[in-house]
Amino acid sequence: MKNLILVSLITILTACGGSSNDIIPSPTLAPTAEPTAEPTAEPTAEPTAEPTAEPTAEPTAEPTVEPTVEPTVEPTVEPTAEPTSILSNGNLNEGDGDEFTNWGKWNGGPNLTAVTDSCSGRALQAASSGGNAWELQFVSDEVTMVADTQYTASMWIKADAADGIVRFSLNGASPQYGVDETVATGDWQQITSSFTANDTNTRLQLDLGASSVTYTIDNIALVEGGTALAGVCPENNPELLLNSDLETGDGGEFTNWGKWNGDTVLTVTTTEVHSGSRALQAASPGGNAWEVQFVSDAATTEVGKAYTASMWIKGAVADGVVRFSTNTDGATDAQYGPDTTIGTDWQNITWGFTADSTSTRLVLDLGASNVTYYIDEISLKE
Ligand SMILES: [Ca+2]
Ligand SMILES: [Ca+2]
Repeated sequence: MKNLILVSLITILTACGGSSNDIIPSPTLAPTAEPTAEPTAEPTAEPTAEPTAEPTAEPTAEPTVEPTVEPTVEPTVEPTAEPTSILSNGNLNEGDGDEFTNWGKWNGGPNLTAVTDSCSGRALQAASSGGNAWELQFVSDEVTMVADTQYTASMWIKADAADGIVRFSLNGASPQYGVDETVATGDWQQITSSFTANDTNTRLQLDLGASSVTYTIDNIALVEGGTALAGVCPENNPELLLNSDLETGDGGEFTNWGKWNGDTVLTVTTTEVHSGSRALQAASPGGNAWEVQFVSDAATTEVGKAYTASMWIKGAVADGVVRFSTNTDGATDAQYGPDTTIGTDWQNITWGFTADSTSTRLVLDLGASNVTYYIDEISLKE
């Protein structure tokens, strides 16, 4: 090989005209690196673990813990929760017609009827002609009581005449009679009576027959303990409008109400009523609000006092616009409530205003839209 290279070099040099004796350093060949074999790792044998015998635990005797005397916590006085009445439907809101769910009429039934002039929703009207207390009796379903425990019955009541006598009684193993209570006229008042139960099953009775008085009764309660269920009658303000429920009147006329405009479109309905059997039907042709007007008799109002007008109303079709206003015989300007849009379901709309006269008529301005309305229970209260 070297000889061959040398011969080749001499040949080249001769060809170039050089002397064959000129020494030219032979080029150094790059050493070809021999590939180093990767050492094959010997697999290390996994040491076989000697199974360690599970030590059998010596049962350790439970150390007898000396009971630590619980530090005596000062009892935090829990606010006394309002007791719950054990009567069902004590607010008398459930029931059809003149019936009250969970309540019975044991004597004088026809004189025990439902009304809506109440603390809340429906109430009981008891028209007593005077006689024995038990001759007009409104009686709860049977309730479970704890014998020898004190209970307190209560009801909200108002009367149309003074000095009506009513009482509670319990109808258990042997009857228990509460004291006679005298009901004043005027606002709703709460009457209470406490008993120590002598039976586990009994009924609460309202004995209303003693006097010739018509009562309205709502929110009847029976609670454990000597204190009556608290609470107020939220609608303790008397209705200022006469014939507010529109039940009184001949045909399309409504006692205590006038038709100032739109006489021919203001009639009675006996099917679309919110309560009772009569309501106002107002078939407005559409125009100015005042062109269909239903107006109450004047109510006594106090200048500067706040009053709330309300009514139940629905439209045969939606989107009719109505409003309340006042009329005060020209002594002062009329006041106008906001335009209110009426749907096709019964709704209670209200308007609050401050009286500017001692005598105020409530006016329903129904003429704005071409809509037939049904209206019931028109109210004005302080
Ligand atoms: Ca009620
Ligand atoms: Ca009615």
